[in-house]
Amino acid sequence: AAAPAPAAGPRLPAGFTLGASTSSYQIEGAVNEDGRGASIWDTFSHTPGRIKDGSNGDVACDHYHRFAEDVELMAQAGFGGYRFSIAWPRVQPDGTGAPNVPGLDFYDRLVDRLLARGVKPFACLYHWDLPQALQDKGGWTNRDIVGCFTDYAQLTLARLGDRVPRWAMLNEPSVHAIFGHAFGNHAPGMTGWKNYLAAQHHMNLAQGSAIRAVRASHPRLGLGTVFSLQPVLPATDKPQDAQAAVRFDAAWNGNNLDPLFHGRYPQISAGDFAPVIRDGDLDLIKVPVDFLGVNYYGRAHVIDDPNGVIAGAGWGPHPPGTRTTAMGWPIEPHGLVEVLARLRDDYGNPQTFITENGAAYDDPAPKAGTVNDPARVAFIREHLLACQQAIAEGCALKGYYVWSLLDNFEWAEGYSRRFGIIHVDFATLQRTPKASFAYLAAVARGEPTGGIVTGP
Ligand code: GBH
Repeated sequence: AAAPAPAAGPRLPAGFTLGASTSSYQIEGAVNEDGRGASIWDTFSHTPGRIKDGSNGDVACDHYHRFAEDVELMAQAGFGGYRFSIAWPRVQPDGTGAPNVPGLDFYDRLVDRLLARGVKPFACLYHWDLPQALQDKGGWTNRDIVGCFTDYAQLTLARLGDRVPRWAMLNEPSVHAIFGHAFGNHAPGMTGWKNYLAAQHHMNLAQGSAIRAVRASHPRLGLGTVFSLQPVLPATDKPQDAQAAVRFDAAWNGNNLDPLFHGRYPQISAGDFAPVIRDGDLDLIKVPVDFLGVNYYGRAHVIDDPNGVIAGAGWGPHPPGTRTTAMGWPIEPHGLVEVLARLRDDYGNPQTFITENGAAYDDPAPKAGTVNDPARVAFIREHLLACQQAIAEGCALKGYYVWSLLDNFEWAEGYSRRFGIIHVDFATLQRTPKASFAYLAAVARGEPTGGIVTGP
């Protein structure tokens, strides 16, 4: 009998970028080095009771000193790109004024090393580590932050814009607004609906303002932003849960997407935002972007909850039989296709990158120079197949960056949740590539990987 045909694996178009994603506070450590100021995550993680395992990002993966080793691993994997974030308090220790040159020097070294090793840098200006000095003036709830962020963006681009071709303004403004300013389980630990509305609106404004300013000085760079997007479904067939899903969808997705692409808030939230909106704001927020970064983890299954801080809704049970990761999050690769189809149909099909997708699992200890993480390999493979499907259906998807390059400081979970394709021993800081790293490397290099095929 003839040999069976290899299973159809991800067939990604030529030019599709595969790579990995990280964020500054989660990996860098070196929090007191080279003039870095304190961020809201330093304050928050050093407040007893805020982080599950009592840990903080003081050392994290020590990437600040080990970046060359980390870049080398990406080069060995054949990754085309690396998405990282810049720590605002390294560039401006108290959030305003002249740049702290030694802080910018670090990113200069990182970028030069990436370019020398053939890995394209993709920088994000803000992944939640606000300078504490700005928080002391109200942080994102104070409208003055719009000008501060715009200045910071200009300063940073003045130093790195000649070598970093692609820039995201913000990481997941809705998650930062909801977790950090309404629930309070993330820094800065603010709570309530009012703080949420102010923080979300000011982030939208900061994004629009910074894109306009940077575009004027750097017309050839790719400028965009990163949203956390998920299909939102009612968890039951009760009519009040269906209504809750509409409200939650507005907060989670619509309050980011609609202002940026359509210059308005979803009808259901427009009235709530009215007190913080001033004349001209919506025109400032609506700005053409060169790309949208999408962080995708799964769908949201929601219920009506009169005490729910966000839109009177909360998380409900997943559909029966749904597989979950160690975070308890549902594994729903098809939701990725749904999110991209929505961008195609309702938001003009922008050029898109999956800037985060990945899973936490309780990995076994390193053995014989690797870590066996078959569940993560399967998770990534299923989501790459979803990317392939979305592309076949006409979505303008151009790349995939796995979350995350390294096991790291997983915010309120501390070091208890591992998302990396590279294991980090937090006692010795030794790196050990996992099987998922080898898998992604094989896909990136277009090698046959047990029936997985790449290429046009
Ligand atoms: C990202 O946020 C962050 O950008 C990154 O820094 C972080 O390390 C990474 O994810 C992993 O957490 O309905 O119960 O399934 C992700 C925001 C919020 C996405 C919760 C998934 C699922 C909740 N996430 N959500 S559930």
